[in-house]
Amino acid sequence: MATIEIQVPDIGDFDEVTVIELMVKAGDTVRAEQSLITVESDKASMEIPSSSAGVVKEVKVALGDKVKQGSLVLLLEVAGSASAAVASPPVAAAVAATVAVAAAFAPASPSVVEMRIPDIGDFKDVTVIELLVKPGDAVAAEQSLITVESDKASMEIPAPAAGVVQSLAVKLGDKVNIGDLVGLLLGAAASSAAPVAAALAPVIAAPAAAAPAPVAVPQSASVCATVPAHTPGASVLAMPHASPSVRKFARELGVPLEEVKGQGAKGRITQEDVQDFTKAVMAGAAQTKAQVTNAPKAAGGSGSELGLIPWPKVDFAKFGPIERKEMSRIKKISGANLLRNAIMIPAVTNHDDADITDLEAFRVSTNKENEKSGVKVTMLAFLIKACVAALKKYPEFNSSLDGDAVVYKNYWHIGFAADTPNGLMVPVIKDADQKGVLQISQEMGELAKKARDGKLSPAEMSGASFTISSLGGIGGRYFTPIINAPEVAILGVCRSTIEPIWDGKAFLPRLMLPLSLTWDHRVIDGAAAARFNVYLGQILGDFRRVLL
Ligand code: CAO
Repeated sequence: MATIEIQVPDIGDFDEVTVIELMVKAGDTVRAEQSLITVESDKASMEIPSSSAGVVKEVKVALGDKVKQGSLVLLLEVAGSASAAVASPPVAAAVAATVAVAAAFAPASPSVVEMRIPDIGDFKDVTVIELLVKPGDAVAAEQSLITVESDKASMEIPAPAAGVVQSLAVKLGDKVNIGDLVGLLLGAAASSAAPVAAALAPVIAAPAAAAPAPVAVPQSASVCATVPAHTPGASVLAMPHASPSVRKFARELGVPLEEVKGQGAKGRITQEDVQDFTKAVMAGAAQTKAQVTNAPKAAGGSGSELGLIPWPKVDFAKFGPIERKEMSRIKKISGANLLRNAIMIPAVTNHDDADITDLEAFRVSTNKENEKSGVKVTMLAFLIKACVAALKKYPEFNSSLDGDAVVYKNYWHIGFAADTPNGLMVPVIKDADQKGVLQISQEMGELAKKARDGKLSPAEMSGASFTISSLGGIGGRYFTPIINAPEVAILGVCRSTIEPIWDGKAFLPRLMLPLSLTWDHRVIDGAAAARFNVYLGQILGDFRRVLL
């Protein structure tokens, strides 16, 4: 083991710079080229890398210290025997940079300027990691357009002039080189001979008022980076003030750096600030702007930011023979809708029973009388009529949420779930309030057939204000139907059975229809739902009530 001294390398024209960040401490193991400290002048910030791999024995600088070329940064224990003083990579190479490149940008027409990658030194195929502007944005001269990153540095590419971004020619992840087109700038009057020093000014954050400083873009393989330091220039004031490694750290965690409050010198964002921000968000004590924007609204929102753990990936073939079949288009579409509705609606289901003994007797006799007409009256048709009456009495069940407003509908279009070979479809009986049970039965039969044949038109499936899902023909007792958004309630019906019902004197055999009403608790209260079911049961028990 030998101890070497790590010194501040040649940092170009900067005489004395301030230590603004200590990135390692005694005992830390560091890689060759790993950043050790960040120093900052009034024009640039730079990370000083380690010339060798080793273990930090002692850090010789403190925050706020002024250092210059040759200053001792730390003692590093490295493999080997000879002790030596080693400056981090020679600065001559490190900060060569700043040669004017006339070709950095050239006017494409008097009012359209091509924005190109200026001379970025020895860096080849750097990756676009941030798009800081978008088409339509007004930019000031020297405002940063994009951030590019090599494995050693990240740099911001500035606008050659003021104007409006017409188009961007790069996207995230693109590899770019000197001269590559970044985008077109409209209404600009840039000089084609504008020196790179100016072009790169935001990269090293030259104060806006100052004459373009000699640009120090580290080019040595071992100098980590030069990114905008805090800049009084208005054009870059909005840029977060952080070192490349902190930016990288934030990017890896998905932390929006512009939302992190810097506690370091001059408001600089440190790694600790990013960690604190992450902890606060995870603990629910803070929210990112994206979380606020994407939070489900009263009646909508993306629902895509649920932060759920990933869906389990199982190799089922390990457990037995399997067959994989693609879902039908209808199942895929309805599945996505059902998922959204199930997740986003605070839904509650009330179960009840309706005595349909007399109604069923009436239905059977009506069908007997109408045998020749070819139209069979179904229980579902009676249910549709009964629901219209209940919806008229309790209009909130025939409404939709629109932001913070409730839209009450003065039409009664009733959807009914139809089971088809391709999946669930919901045809709609329009203006059910204006139609008789016979007409509804006939329309339902036609629509159900069209659904099974895959011939329903979009118009025949849209506009429902309330939906009924009947499993009565199949069986079951109760279920919890999912609301067909943007409706706010749905009635599930199961198979009726003869039950012993106490009439106060004796148990009577009555035909009871199980009802399951699911409702959106944002619009409807539990008491209203109970009343709706009771009223629906009363109508189904005695249809003369609709006349009252
Ligand atoms: N109780 C007892 N019997 C019932 C009943 C009930 N609640 N509802 C219907 N029946 C009887 C009918 O009277 C009919 O008997 P008959 O043949 O002796 O007359 C039989 O069950 C079949 O009825 P049906 O289901 O064909 O007709 P319908 O009007 O009740 O329903 C339709 C039509 C299109 C809604 C139905 O065919 C269908 O697709 N149902 C499934 C809906 C569904 O999948 N819902 C779940 C959605 S959530 O995944």
